Amino acid sequence: MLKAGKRKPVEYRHQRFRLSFGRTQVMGIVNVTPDSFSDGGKFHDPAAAATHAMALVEQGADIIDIGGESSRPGAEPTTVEEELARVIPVIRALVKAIPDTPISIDTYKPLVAQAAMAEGAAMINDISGLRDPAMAALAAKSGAPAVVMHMKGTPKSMQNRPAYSDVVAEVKSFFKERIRTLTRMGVEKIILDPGIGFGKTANHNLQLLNRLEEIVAFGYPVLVGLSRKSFIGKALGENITDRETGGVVANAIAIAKGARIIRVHDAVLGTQTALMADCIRLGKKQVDRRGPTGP
Ligand code: HH2
Repeated sequence: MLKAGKRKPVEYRHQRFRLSFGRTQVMGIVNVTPDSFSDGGKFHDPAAAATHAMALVEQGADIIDIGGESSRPGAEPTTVEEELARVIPVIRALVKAIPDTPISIDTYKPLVAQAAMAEGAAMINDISGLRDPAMAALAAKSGAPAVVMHMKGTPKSMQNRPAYSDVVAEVKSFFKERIRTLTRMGVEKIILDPGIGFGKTANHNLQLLNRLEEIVAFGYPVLVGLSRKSFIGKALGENITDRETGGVVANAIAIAKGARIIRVHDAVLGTQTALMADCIRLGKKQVDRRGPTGP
């Protein structure tokens, strides 16, 4: 862990993009899948996915995260070929249509990440925390920002009675090892993500959010992906259509505790949450939401 006051990345530059962490970055989710837990099938068609991504950017998303395999509990893995067939046409269309917005590829497969980056994706989002050395090598070679997420098990089995003696301590020791290994391999632009819902009960997720400062203390930007997840419904006793308000509150608290990227399905709610939370956090109005992400 970095000592207090030591290096705190204020921005990550890559190619023509600048991700500034002076304000909260909003990552809009585009699932090009038939089976994602909240929007499965809606954007399975590449044209529908590209149109949706453009709408998210119009609504204020700073980053677009494209995924071609659902990681919902119980999901079966997708083949590389199928995943490529889903995401590549969308990335190709978006690099032309929204050239000022960095595109993140949500995959744990190095071949998919490599192909996506060859098409212009500028960020890696790996739910397995770059555990495959080929993914780490790709992140190092490309210099792209890389999301290192904690997951216990795999999507297929991760929700079968996940158990920890101290979930926050376990996630922190995972990050400690990952940071050491990845920085040795030359990965510089690390983003940490506690992996809300990945091998965790509702209480584990709440503990991670409650003690998020301990993850922020590593000194790397922290991303939280909690949009519409089941722990919100469990906390509120609501069903999936009623998880948005709980998500707004949870994201706002995560920002107050130091998260600098929120991953959301609804970019209108996400940008309003980020703006309001940033205004309070910084103690001033008019935080520039159009500030640096693009060229
Ligand atoms: N959550 C999901 C997928 N990718 N990536 C990061 N870094 N953090 C997350 O919390 C995260 C993620 C699951 O949400 P979603 O993409 O909406 O669903 P599905 O995996 O079913 O496509």
